[in-house]
Amino acid sequence: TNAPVTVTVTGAAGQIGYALLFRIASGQLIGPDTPIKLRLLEIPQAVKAAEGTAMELDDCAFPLLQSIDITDDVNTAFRGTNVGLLVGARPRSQGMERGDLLQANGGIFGPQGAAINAGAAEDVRVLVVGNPANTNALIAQAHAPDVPAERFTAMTRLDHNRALTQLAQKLGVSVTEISKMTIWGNHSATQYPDLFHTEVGGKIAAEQVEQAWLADEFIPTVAKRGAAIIEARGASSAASAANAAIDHVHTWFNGTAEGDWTSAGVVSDGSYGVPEGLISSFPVTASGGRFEIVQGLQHDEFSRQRIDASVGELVEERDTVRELGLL
Ligand code: NAX
Repeated sequence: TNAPVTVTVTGAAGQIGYALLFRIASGQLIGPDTPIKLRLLEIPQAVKAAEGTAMELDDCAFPLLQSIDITDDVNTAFRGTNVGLLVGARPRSQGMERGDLLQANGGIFGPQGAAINAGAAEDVRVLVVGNPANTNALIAQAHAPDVPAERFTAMTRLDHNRALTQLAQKLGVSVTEISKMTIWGNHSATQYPDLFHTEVGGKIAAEQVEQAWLADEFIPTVAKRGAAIIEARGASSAASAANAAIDHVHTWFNGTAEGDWTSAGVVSDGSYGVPEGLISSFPVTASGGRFEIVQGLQHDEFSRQRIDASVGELVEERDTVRELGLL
């Protein structure tokens, strides 16, 4: 077996936390040979609920689970952390302006970034799930100047997985037939799921579907799937979001398959005209514990406009948090 990995989950008593913790503890996050030490961070009112989840984790007798610590102190939560899953966030309440939402989340993700900077393990890797995920990740990253920026990522794997299944169902194929799917931009309704580089059975997906389906059904279905889940389930995506977080980190540690890539919100190096430093979704490969942005893809006008619109939204969010003094 490998050395144990300390995994901190914030918002552990929430609905994604409940769907996530059991899968981490069973070994699905990193792999079957890596013991896990769990740290659960919650706000004081929710610590008791997190303790209840910890009782259930005990009752699973997971062979890989070495310890569970529960805290409402951010520095305690991130001391020695190898993997930080930042799930807890401030949701938008009725009548809240976007600036207020960003401000409230800055109050969460700034201190968490600072705590990661101060006390996390040298190899710390961070995935931000809590919305607005890209900009929350940017805020946390900005507060951790001693941690390589590339260790801060935002989750668009759920959007990626949604896109895989929508396309598979349209073409009547298994998701395993599909490679090189990409989500570009922000994890929001402006995101751009790109079928012009996606391959199905070795041929470009966009050439196997009608343009009208691609533009008027596929893209909006993927981009608005979160709202459709709320409408149907009466609650937002939880198990699928937890599944995507598992996929993201598992890929980060274990790599992408030869000839394939995945989607993740990573710090831009300026590729594809995305301003350097923004945390935007790109096609990425992973190997040796690092994500790398896939280079050299060409975009037609249709794709370019959509990428630019989503990246433009990220720029606005960044400018707002900058004006608020949160970066
Ligand atoms: P819940 O409201 O069920 O749980 C959130 C938990 O976070 C609560 O238990 C709350 O007490 C805790 N929390 C709040 N502030 C905290 C802080 N400062 N420190 C520690 N814990 C804190 O939400 P849930 O459904 O679990 O969703 C969590 C987040 O994921 C939301 O922001 C949601 O918008 C986001 N999502 C992101 C997705 C993505 O693809 N990136 C998809 C699913 C989900 O919508």
